[in-house]
Amino acid sequence: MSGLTALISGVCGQDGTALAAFLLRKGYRVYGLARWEPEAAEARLPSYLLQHDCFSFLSGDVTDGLFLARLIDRLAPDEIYNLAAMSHVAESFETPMATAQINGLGVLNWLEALRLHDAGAAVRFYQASSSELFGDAPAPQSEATPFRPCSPYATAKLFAYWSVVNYREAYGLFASNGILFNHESPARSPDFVTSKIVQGAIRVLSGRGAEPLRLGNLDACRDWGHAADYVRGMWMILRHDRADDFVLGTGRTHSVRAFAEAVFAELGVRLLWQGEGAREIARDAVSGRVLIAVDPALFRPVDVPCLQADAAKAAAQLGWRPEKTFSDLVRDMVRAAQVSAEGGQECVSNVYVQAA
Ligand code: G4F
Repeated sequence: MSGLTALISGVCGQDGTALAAFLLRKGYRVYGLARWEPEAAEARLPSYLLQHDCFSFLSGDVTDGLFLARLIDRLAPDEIYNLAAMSHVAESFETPMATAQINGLGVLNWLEALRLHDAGAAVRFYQASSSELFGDAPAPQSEATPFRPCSPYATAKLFAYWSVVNYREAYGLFASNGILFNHESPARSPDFVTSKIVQGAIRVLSGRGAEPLRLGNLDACRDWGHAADYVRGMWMILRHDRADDFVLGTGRTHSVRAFAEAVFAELGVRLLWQGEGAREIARDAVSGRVLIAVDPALFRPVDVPCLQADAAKAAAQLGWRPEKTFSDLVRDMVRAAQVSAEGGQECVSNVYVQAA
């Protein structure tokens, strides 16, 4: 047993549930924080967590700095993982103010609470920074690459990133940024393109009358890894002997088009692409049926063209390397979505968090 206490904000999300399960297996006492009321949170949390003696759910918001200060007083955590965020890049263009409050000022609230706390410097603080910070900077991107954020989501995360660095340097806080590239899993919401493609492919192949799957920018390239590897990396960042900032990613990049091809191939279908831009479609290469159509309404005002990690620093200093491949990820997501489509969502969530 580690005997350590961790506090995770954003515990109901893909990373929050997997990190909570990972830390429980390491012997931590885990407090999971989210803005949901307990009943709503219970619907989002896998029973593995809810039934664990060393897990407790707490309702609260990172935009309330005094609440965070009182929480640190009451729980005396050894580690805080700030995963709470408005995590949808496209939506941030519609809600820039709320995004800045949560993704930017929410982080400052944690840092101020730690600065003013007697034992604040002894608490290890992890900030969920993002490869979105790099925006349109040339790939591959490392800790040394200048940031070029392309969305209200990314500009708010940039403020948070530099606040973490500033509080570390100015006040000696143990505060670290994990600059994580896209990471997915069976628990990913269909608001994100990977899960949307997986669920959409199963739906569209389930019946001849089904509408094609509608997607936006097919040319965007992302460094997609498996979330299980990344929650392990978050923990390794906080167990490092000093606070620092680390890029975590696989070093490989694929377009949205290539991800769709891999998913349909996993389901036994070869795609044939036709047309360009807003008129591009993908047909079943055998039957000719239209399975995917581009919908310009899904284009973003600005999109990040290509993300590809150079995670050499994390490999050298933390010994972190992803264990799961792109093919593992696609296969896991497709298998889980097939089980879920047959009514086994709770089973999928539990299997996923316990495997993380
Ligand atoms: O899956 P996405 O929505 O993820 P995005 O924007 O890269 O952000 C994710 O990863 C970041 C790390 O780099 C996190 F910080 C962030 O919180 C989030 O987890 O979109 C990926 C790409 C984009 O280029 C988007 O334009 O897919 C493109 N895309 C094409 N069609 C679509 C769609 N994205 C979504 N969500 N839905 C579509 O229909």
